[in-house]
Amino acid sequence: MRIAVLGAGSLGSLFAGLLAQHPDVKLLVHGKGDHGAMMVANGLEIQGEANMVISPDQAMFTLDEVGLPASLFGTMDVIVLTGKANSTDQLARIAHDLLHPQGVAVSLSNGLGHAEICASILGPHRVFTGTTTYAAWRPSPGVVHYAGRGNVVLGHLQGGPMLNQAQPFLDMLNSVGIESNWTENGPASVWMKVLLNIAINPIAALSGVENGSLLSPALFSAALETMLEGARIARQERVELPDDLELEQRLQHVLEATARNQCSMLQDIRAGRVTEIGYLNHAVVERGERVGLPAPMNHMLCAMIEALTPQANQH
Ligand code: KPL
Repeated sequence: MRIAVLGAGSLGSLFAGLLAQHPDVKLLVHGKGDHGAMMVANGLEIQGEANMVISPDQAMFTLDEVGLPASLFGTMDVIVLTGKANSTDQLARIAHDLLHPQGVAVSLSNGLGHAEICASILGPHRVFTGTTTYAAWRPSPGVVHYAGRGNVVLGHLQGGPMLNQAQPFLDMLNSVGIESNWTENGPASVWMKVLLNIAINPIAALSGVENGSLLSPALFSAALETMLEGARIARQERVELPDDLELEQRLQHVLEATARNQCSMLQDIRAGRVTEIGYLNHAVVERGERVGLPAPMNHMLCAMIEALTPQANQH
């Protein structure tokens, strides 16, 4: 199976490292910046829950700043977009060049709307929805710390491929230890993941704490209130979600499973990068305005993150 991981930051590199262990995978890992350059030069090192080194002859590492060889165009069976939320459009255009006509693509980026962007560029018949709760961060360029096991959920998007087309990739992910499932209601699973991110990311980022600290009663109740505000808006949009008690249990479970992780928004702020607030809490506030439901907790968190990182307004 020819698999391309595009936008390989912490999470994409983690998945690439795990996929590279399978003898039937031919892997392309496309990164950028210092991390991408280090992978091209020396390969990739994974530490934490698993320890491994992926040398440049086990996978093809490429750098966005340099581009991709035309010999790869039209060859990929599966493309996984794992970049930051604001990179989906650019990565989907690269996917358009790389994807085999019968290939499939999925974005695992945080936030609403990624599958729809991919579908508009690649055609809905080649796109699944995707989410993940795996946790990873980068101690230094070329090195990824595997901080917490989670799951990957691929799902059906209207007009998109069905389970039988996802099955070979789901089997591959599970065989390399990436727990992966299928849902018929892709958009609902994307909303479910967004609810976790709006609850965890800005609060952990503003408090400067690892995810596990949000299990303390005061921070947990702020996170839960933020999550339930988003859930009310999603339900108003007729998204099928579990009841509030189940949402609370899922929040607690993800906080426990990723307790030692610095969430991606905290990592972005510490690295001076644009955050994903625009695709998370801000997107939820906007959806709320459309259906006439205010989201004051989400609104306040946006204002605070945007004040901390003025560039975060560019989304
Ligand atoms: O998705 C994540 C993120 O950091 O963006 C979680 C699952 C919250 C892990 O930290």
